[in-house]
Order: sequence, then C-alpha cells, then structure tokens
Amino acid sequence: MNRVEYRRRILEANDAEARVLRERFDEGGVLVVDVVSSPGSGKTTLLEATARALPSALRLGCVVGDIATEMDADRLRAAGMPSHQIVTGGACHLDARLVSDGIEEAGFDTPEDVLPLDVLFLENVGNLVCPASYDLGEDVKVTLLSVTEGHDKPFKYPAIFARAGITIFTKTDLLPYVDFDVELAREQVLALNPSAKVLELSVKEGKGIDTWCALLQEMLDGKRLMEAIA
Ligand SMILES: Nc1nc2c(ncn2[C@@H]2O[C@H](COP(=O)(O)OP(=O)(O)OP(=O)(O)O)[C@@H](O)[C@H]2O)c(=O)[nH]1
Ligand SMILES: [Mg+2]
Repeated sequence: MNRVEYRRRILEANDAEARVLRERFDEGGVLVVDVVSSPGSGKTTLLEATARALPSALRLGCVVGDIATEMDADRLRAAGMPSHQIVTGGACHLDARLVSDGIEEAGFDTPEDVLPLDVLFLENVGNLVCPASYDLGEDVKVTLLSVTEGHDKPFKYPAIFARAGITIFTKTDLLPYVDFDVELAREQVLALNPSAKVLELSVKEGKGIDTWCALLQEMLDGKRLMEAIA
C-alpha cells in the first residue's frame, strides 16, 4: 500500500467513527465545538473565559488534546469546566477514536449512552494543518488566529479556515503593537468560506466574549429546536 492509499484509508476509518459520534451527540442534544489554532493562539484561555461567562446552568465539558502534559485540563478544571486531557504522545491532531475514548475516560458517559452535557468543547492539538482533515463529529469547527501570527495565515493554511464555521481573531488588545490588518484577514477568511462568522476577541480586555457566548447559546438553541421538530 502506498502512502496516499494508506492516508485515504485512515481518513475513511476516521469518518466512519465520526459519523457514529455525531449520531450520538445529536441524540443527546449536545452541541460539540472543535477549537483549533496554532500553538498558543489562546484556545485554553478562551475556554477558561467561556466557562466563567456562560450561564452556570449549562453543563459544559472539555476533551483537550496535547502532545504532552495535563496542563490545559488542569487549567480548565480550575476554571470550573470538567475536562479530560488526552496526551497524544506526539500525534499532531485529535481523531474521532481519541475523542470517543476521551469522553468515556472523562466520565461524560451515562448508562443510557447519552452525554449529560449541553456543550462539549474539544480543544485540538495546537496545529493549523492536520486537524483540518479530521472530522470529530462536531457541530462546528472554530479556528482561532491571534493577531501576532499575521493576517496572511488564512490563505497560507486554507483548509482549516475553509472548514471553520467560526473564525476568531484573538488577542486584539495587541493590535496597536503588530502589523495585523483585520480587514485583510477577514477578506481572506470570507473568500475561503463565505458563510463563516468572523469574531474579534480579547480575553485580556474582556472584549468579544459576550458575542461569542451568545453565538454558542444560539447554536445550542438551534440544535435543540431541530431535534424537537425532527
Ligand atoms: N495579550 C493577550 N494574551 C493572551 C490572550 N489570550 C491568551 N493570551 C496569552 O497567550 C498565551 C497562550 O494562551 P493559551 O490559551 O495557553 O493558548 P493555547 O492555544 O491554548 O495554546 P496550546 O494549547 O499550547 O496550543 C498565554 O500566555 C495567554 O495568557 C489575550 O486575549 N491577550
Ligand atoms: Mg491550550
């Protein structure tokens, strides 16, 4: 088997696992959000702020992938979000099998096989390339781009921005110090995915968190409504 064939088979197997996960998430009415970015763009920081900002009645959980350490899960638990760390041991992305094992190990499972959660976040391994190819059964991929990374990144890493229903420009408090053209970056994102929502956010200044949380609530309400009329 050559490399191309091998990769095709891996992705096909992943897609099959992701379909099973998606059915299960839909059955349980769980909104699943896959958060992707380069290392250090602010995924964990955003999820910490999200845990603090969303209504406490919402049941949140996170499965977080990293190549080493439990640090992010520790941070998220400290912020009040039940979290489980998957240490991939070098793999540069989460896949559907890792997510499936992760929710079981996290105790997000119940005997009825329905997740007792409203929103499940997946914090992917810091990487803009590999996570683009892996369906995790999510409702939406959210790609973060911090303003320190440069406004050319959507066109340089097109697959992940094309697949993201939401792109968030993070660390906007740093805009005065870097040459990041917000409008140019927005144009690139929308050229790759005309229906993408593009948000600007700074956790440090507390800006954009309300809009982000309102969007999450809207997606959760929409998902529950679709199930009710299905
Ligand atoms: N100035 C500023 N710094 C931020 C903001 N959000 C996050 N940071 C900082 O950026 C650094 C990386 O943040 P993390 O949340 O750990 O990033 P991450 O994407 O989870 O990183 P990995 O999981 O390693 O890929 C930390 O030092 C944060 O304090 C922000 O809004 N403004
Ligand atoms: Mg992190």
